[in-house]
Amino acid sequence: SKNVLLSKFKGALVGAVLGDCIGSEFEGLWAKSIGVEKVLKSIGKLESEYDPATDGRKADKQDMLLRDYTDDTAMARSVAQSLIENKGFDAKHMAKMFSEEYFKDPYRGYGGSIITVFSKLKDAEFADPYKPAAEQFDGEGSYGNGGAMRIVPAPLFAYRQNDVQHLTLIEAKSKREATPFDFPYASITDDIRKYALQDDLPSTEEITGNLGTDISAYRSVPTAVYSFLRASKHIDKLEDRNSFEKTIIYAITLGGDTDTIATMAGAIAGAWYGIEAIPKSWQASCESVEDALKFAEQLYELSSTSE
Ligand code: R7I
Ligand code: MG
Ligand code: MG
Ligand code: MG
Repeated sequence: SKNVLLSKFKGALVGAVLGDCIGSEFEGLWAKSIGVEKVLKSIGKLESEYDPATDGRKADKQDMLLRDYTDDTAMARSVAQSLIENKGFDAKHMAKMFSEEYFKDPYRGYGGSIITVFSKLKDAEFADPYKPAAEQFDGEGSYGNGGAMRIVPAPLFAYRQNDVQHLTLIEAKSKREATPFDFPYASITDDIRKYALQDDLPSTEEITGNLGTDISAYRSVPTAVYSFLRASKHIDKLEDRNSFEKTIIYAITLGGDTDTIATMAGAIAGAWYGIEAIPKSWQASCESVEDALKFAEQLYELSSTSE
């Protein structure tokens, strides 16, 4: 019998990797200069490299480099590996893995400020793993979307620990007095719902303006959630694509932080639709997909034994 849950674990991790590998080509571009045709062209190229007979790349394409992942996947790999190795969360170990991975391979497009955290962690020999991040931006911490882009292995690991809380409660906890701005994510859910349900596709300007496509978490996580929801409806020029494919392609057409928004949207779509919805051709052309499948199995094993 088909293991639906395992398929979702695989879909989440592979979806995230593919959003990163496919989206990174467009990172930092304005939506206006991307357009759905350009994204389809890039994906078409990747699909033309695939040979269904061998479930791999065509013989004459095997020497071509795989599409490489960026910091989004590099850090998610560390989260997964650390949780698997320790059978749980060990802050010091995870911090060490982030930092070592960065110094081993620093050219993965890391955020401009997080590299300071890696250096401080290393210099202090990981003594206080929370301190360097807490010191960022005069003690306010970073509002970058890095936390969201790499988190996927954690909910998989903790799948059976039903302690997910309501957004409003989480946001209220950290605040003294409630104003709408104190609930940045809870207050944007109405917009997400409106744009996702609206019959006509909202204009790209409306989405980039109101939800955002930048490197802040606040102006990219809602966009990723919206992209996933929107992709279950009709989108012009994507009629022959399934909803997973539409999620990734549509998220990228919004421009800006395309690798990260497509990573987050791809993780949600992969978890929802399962690994079967993710084209084999996409999987064969991107670095780290095999590891993502392996991590998914390991996290699945851990989550089923930790009941
Ligand atoms: O959050 P982070 O890991 O960045 C992730 C992004 C993704 O797009 C990746 O693909 C990669 O390209 O980077 O890294 P940070 O360095 O913590 O945050 C990213 C940037 O957000 C910083 O370099 C700052 O420019 C900006 N930023 C802030 N600026 C002012 N005040 C983050 N927090 C602040 C702030 O509090
Ligand atoms: Mg590269
Ligand atoms: Mg990146
Ligand atoms: Mg990015």
